[in-house]
Amino acid sequence: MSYVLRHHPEEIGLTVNENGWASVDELLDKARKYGKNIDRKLLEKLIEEGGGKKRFTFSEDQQYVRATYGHSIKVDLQLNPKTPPKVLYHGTAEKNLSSIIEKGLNAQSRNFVHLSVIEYDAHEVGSRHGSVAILAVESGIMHRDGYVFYQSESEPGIWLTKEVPPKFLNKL
Ligand code: HQG
Repeated sequence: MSYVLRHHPEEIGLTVNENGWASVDELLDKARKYGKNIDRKLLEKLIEEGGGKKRFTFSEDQQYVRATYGHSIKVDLQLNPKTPPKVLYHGTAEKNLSSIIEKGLNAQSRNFVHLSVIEYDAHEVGSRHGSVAILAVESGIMHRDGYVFYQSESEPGIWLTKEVPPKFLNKL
């Protein structure tokens, strides 16, 4: 689901609109043709439980589904800018540190840099990449300086921003 709705809908021939929405019927149909036998009930369960995180959401009429963060495909989730907490956290691999300290955090292949409200969550995110390093982000000061932040619509502990220049980063 993450792979298709965030990164490669074309792989199963799925249409994702400019706001990231895919038709539920089409998703189930294309997934079935791809050999993944998912019905609506299982999809609902996936969206509710999603491996501990709310990664997807249904549209109000329940006919469409989208990933709520993490995209590399160009989508406009129509999120409203919001004032972030004073400090947010980012977990990364130790091996990325020298580059991050020099260039800052950038979104790499995704549309946004992903930041966590809780340091422990940043640790979990970073450990996906190897030996972990945690950075504290001066999000309050960044916001005051005009940087725009968004909060995930389904996971309030995840914040999104386009970049974090080095001067706003502190290695913990
Ligand atoms: C690093 C998951 C070198 C960055 C997670 C990270 C998250 C740099 C990696 C969400 C750099 C990109 C996103 C620079 C950034 N030089 N490395 N200048 N700037 N990086 O996977 O934040 O579980 O694209 O530190 O939980 O790890 O899938 O981003 O290590 O919320 O729902 O480049 O994906 O969500 O890695 O993860 P990623 P991320 P799910």
